[in-house]
Amino acid sequence: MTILVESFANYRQITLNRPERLNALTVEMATALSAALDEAAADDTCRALLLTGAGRGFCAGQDLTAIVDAKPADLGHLLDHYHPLILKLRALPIPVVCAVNGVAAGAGANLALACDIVLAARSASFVEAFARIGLIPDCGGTWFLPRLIGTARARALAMLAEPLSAEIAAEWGLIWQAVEDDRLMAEAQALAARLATQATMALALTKRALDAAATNPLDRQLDLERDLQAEAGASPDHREGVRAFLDKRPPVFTGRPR
Ligand code: T3D
Repeated sequence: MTILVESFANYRQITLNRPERLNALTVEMATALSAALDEAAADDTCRALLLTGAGRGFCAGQDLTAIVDAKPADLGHLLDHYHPLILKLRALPIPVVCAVNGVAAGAGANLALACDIVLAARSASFVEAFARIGLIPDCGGTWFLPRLIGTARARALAMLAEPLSAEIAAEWGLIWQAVEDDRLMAEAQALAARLATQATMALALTKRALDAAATNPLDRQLDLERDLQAEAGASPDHREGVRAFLDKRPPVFTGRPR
């Protein structure tokens, strides 16, 4: 199986599972991952996702053995599978934590950047490897990089294709945190479990607002915040959050819209 899915209380862990190829992406893996995202989104009890990789790598990007004989401009795998996967991941109405356990290269790096909160093992690295093989960063690389770290660093990473350590990635704001290797999964699981107890609908609306902010002018963004806040404000979790604050107790969120 190219991915493994495990269910925990209120969240699921998806593990990319081709360790002998550093979890390099194939159409089969992308199809399985896409189906796992759909299943997670359809399950009301699943309120967060954790994505990681088996073995010593997170994901080495496109499996190059699968495209070595591809016809020029044959981008079917990208257009029909990888790019829709990035959009689906981004639009998922639950928070997605990524635990980067080792090297994240090419499409694998950008798959990680598409997640909401990225933790990486201190020994992990990020490589926008595309330039090494005469390609441009795809799977959202040219969108995520400048937004996360600014154009100067984005251009250098994309054009030099040098590995960036987890520590510098965190220092630059490419990811949330670098953690000790032997703490990675415990920390990532604790984060996913914590997010799974939060006001899920408000988190989903927050994701939408933050993504729209990348292209909206301020006035349109304020209008969007008004509309999304109206939805969040009508949720039982908002009422519970306020009540819990006034009662001086921790809130018990259901994540349900009503
Ligand atoms: O047309 C299109 O397809 C457009 C879409 C593009 C999307 C992309 O992602 S393009 C970028 C593709 N990825 C790469 O170019 C990265 C290639 N891999 C590497 O540069 C290195 O493997 C790493 C820097 C990621 C890690 O290096 P290292 O030294 O830790 O490991 P290694 O020894 O190179 O790799 C271990 C094994 O995994 C090795 O197999 P072997 O020799 O033990 O049988 C290696 O061949 C295999 N492997 C690593 N990456 C890939 C791969 N096999 C197939 N595809 C890979 N991407």
